[in-house]
Amino acid sequence: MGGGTTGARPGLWAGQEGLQIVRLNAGTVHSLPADVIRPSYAVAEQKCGIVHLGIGAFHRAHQAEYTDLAMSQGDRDWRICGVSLRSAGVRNQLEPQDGLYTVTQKSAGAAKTSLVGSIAQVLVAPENPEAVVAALASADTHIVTLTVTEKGYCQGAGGALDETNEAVATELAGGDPASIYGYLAQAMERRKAAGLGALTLLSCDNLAQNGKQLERLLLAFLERSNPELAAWCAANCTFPSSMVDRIVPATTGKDLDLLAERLGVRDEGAVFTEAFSQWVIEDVFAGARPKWENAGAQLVQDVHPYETAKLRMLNGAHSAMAYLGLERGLVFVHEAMQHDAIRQLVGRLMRVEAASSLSPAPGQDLAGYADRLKERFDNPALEHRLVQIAMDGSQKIPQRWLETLAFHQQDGGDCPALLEALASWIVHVRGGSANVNDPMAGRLAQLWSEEGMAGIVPALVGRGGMFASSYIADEPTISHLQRLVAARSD
Ligand code: NAI
Ligand code: CS2
Repeated sequence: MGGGTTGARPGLWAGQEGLQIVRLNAGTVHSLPADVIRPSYAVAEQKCGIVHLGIGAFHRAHQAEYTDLAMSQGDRDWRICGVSLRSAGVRNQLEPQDGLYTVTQKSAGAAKTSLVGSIAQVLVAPENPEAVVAALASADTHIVTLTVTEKGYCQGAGGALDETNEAVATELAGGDPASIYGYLAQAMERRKAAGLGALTLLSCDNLAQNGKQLERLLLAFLERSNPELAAWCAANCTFPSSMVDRIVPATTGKDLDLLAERLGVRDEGAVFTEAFSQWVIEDVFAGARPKWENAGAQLVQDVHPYETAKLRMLNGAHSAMAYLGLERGLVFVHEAMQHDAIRQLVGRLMRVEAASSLSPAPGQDLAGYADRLKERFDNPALEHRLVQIAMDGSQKIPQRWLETLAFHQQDGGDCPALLEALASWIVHVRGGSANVNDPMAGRLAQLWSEEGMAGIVPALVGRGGMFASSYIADEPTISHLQRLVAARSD
């Protein structure tokens, strides 16, 4: 975190020239420069209609901005109660700011900044679990949105609910809520008792068929813990799938310092992103919803073609750049795109291997999509770190790479780019000098030490391997991968 309080007066920050900069909040918002785009609704007068689980950077730069824009277009009472299931960081950033923060678009031209008013409060679940359950169970809550990262869904091998996950195991044993499932179950119990139905649970994480997965996993949890509630949930809740797209790098201290100098006001909750934003939502809501279409969202019958294209082309390319770039000592996505071999490999991965595995919707132009992705990846202003993308690879590669490999195994297509990326990831999770940030890091390192160079590839993607439910490599592919892995380990 950059800057720091002056010590003299809380809420004042020392700028580079030693000038005192005030903190953004409802009392100082008027001093923002005139070119900052502001909400056109009476922010504090709006009631909450949404609870969001996992209030990280992405939610603030995406769903919260769509909701803010929908209210600026005339919709009302859709403010968001944000929840962090883990740390108090975002609450500590936004509470002193009355929930206000800015979104800044970084591109080659002048940065464009908008003030967002849709977040009403942030709850920190471990500090106040009752408040979280009460918010989810409130009659005013129509929608629960989620960005809890891929690992927040607690899936085990094969995608089933991981009942050995510490939080899930505690909840199933009757302990306090700790995962999304425990909180949702307690809230549903209250909604059922109060005769409140009609709740929409809208996953905004990068999972294939994210709505269906959330439904399947939550129902599995409820079947185990409270079968009557599972039946109530199936009858009263809907789980739209959605494709969410906007590259939102983690905010840095440098970002905050430069913004404070430009705005003359310090915003500790600021997020930084690209101009591009897309949200395609399956139109199956259980009750009321904001008019997100007025903010540019697309409401469709079938999200699948958009979501698979995004996961396999954008996210597939991202993960490939992450491991191939890190192994060459690169730091940012745009640097990986400037590296000849990586750029060519990414082009092939998106345009040939991923695109040919897809069934596009009428009018969906995959070649044009790949062109735009290249422009987005090339954006040097974004400074998107490869380590951020490399995180949690075990949770990401099935939907980003392995489904594409499984498709081409059937149709006989070659995937040299994906195999190169897969070999790079296999070497990455060995550990060594690389810091492997992954919930399965321990198991992957142990597998490496048990299997060694000769056995690691089949132990991961061979028959009976760790990822066999997504893709089982045949013998020639295993040999090819072993050569690629060995070449990296010389
Ligand atoms: P972030 O690190 O800023 O926030 C992550 C949030 O998830 C935090 O609230 C954290 O407490 C919570 N979380 C982490 N592990 C959890 C767990 N095991 N259980 C419950 N909550 C957990 O990350 P950011 O940028 O907000 O991204 C979050 C997710 O949003 C991504 O994993 C992805 O699925 C989705 N997304 C992100 C995009 C981006 O460019 N950042 C774009 C598209 C989707
Ligand atoms: C990235 C995504 O961190 C990652 O794994 O691939 O968060 C990516 O930035 C978004 O999906 C873009 O919409």
